[in-house]
Amino acid sequence: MDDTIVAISTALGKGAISIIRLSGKDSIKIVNSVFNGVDLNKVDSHTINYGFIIDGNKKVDEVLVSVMKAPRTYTTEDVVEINSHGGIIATNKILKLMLKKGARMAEAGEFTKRAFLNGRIDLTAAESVMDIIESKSNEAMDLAMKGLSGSTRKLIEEFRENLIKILANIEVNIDYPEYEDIEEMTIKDIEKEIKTMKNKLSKILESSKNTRFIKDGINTVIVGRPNAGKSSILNKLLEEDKAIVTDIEGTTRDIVEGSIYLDGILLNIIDTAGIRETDETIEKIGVEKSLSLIEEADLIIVVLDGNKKLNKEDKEILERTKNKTRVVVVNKDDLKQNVDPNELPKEAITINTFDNSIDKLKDKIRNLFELEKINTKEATYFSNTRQIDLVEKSLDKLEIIKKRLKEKTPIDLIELDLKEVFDTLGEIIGVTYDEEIIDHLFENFCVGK
Ligand SMILES: Nc1nc2c(ncn2[C@@H]2O[C@H](COP(=O)(O)OP(=O)(O)OP(=O)(O)O)[C@@H](O)[C@H]2O)c(=O)[nH]1
Ligand SMILES: [Mg+2]
Repeated sequence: MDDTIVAISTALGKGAISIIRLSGKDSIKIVNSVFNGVDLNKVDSHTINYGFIIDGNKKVDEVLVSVMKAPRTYTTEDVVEINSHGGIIATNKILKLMLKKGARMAEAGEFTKRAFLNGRIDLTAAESVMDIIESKSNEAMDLAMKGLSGSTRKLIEEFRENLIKILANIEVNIDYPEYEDIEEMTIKDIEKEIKTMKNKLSKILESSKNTRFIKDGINTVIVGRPNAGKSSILNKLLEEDKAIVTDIEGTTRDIVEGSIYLDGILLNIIDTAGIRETDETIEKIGVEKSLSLIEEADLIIVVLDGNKKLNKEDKEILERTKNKTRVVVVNKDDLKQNVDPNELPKEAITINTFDNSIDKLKDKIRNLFELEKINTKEATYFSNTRQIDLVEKSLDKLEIIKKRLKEKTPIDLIELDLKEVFDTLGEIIGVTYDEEIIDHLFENFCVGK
């Protein structure tokens, strides 16, 4: 990590300004060797300096160079940023020059990785940087900012401090077994502490599930028998004629996708091929796809045709989705209703796609996901699967500890379990980390960040 890295940090393309960023001990020296202006070795930290980048005696570009000396920088190393004129040619020329002068091309996420490895930010903050770049809505952005501000780290550190106290307590106990009254106290303390920790963690975990929706949106699939009006519902939701609608059964064969915002939460909607038994090859593949999408979706919109009696396929779809998060929509309520109300689940709503009754569907979804309650001020902490998996792992272990305490398992065994929780929590913020995971994590970043 003692080499100097360089990358173009802005998006490549036409723009007023591009930024070429360097980090490492030779950053200032490298830029200074091709800079026509003041001597960058002599300027104060955190200054912006006007001049030209030169290649031999040829001017490459007119630039502003920011010099930021360690340790108060993004990576905690010396960082130099060259603001050049936008445009691929000039920017690339400067980048090449930096490489020629001894800098190495940065890997994806390497600047942020250095910030982490140098101890300036914890792992959850690093992940938040990526989340900010990838935010799809204001809500997602707010959440990522929370991560960056270190609230996750603070919470985890608090838990770990409590664990240290317990562990110390146990150590005393093991070292001085003759004091039986100490043991009594310790067990009680541990029990109490474990209980509060478990409660807090499970609460946050619960709200973290919403967090995933804020970040990635709700994956929604519309299913039902052919001609029920699935594509019409998609179009109505999207307020555009995206999917083809005809009165011919089997119109939609491949999936059609679109998305809308409901109370700031993204709804990724997929319209599917109507489900029926068919020998037609293309349609058959479509039907199979529809069935598999049911398994993966966060929300299923089951569409029935109110003008018709339920058939075998309708009943099968209702059965298949009954334990999933779903909305049952009886469509075409402008026509004579032939569907038997007794065969419908209680929560079913009736609409048609000609008036504004689609709002009933939107309201139903709002209620189902308590969208008005998903607000980023309250939404907490764990914002990706890596973090959530580790929290779940800690919770499982805490449950085991609880059981063992009841069974009066020897305290030194419990100590091992507690240490494991301590380490697992540490993994969340990256205090105990696996190098492979870290590498993998930062690879998902863009170069220059
Ligand atoms: N009367 C009435 N007709 C509707 C309504 N919604 C859709 N339709 C009609 O029903 C027919 C089928 O609509 P689609 O949206 O293509 O149905 P689908 O479920 O996507 O059909 P497949 O793609 O074949 O599975 C079209 O002729 C629509 O105009 C409604 O609320 N009332
Ligand atoms: Mg369709």
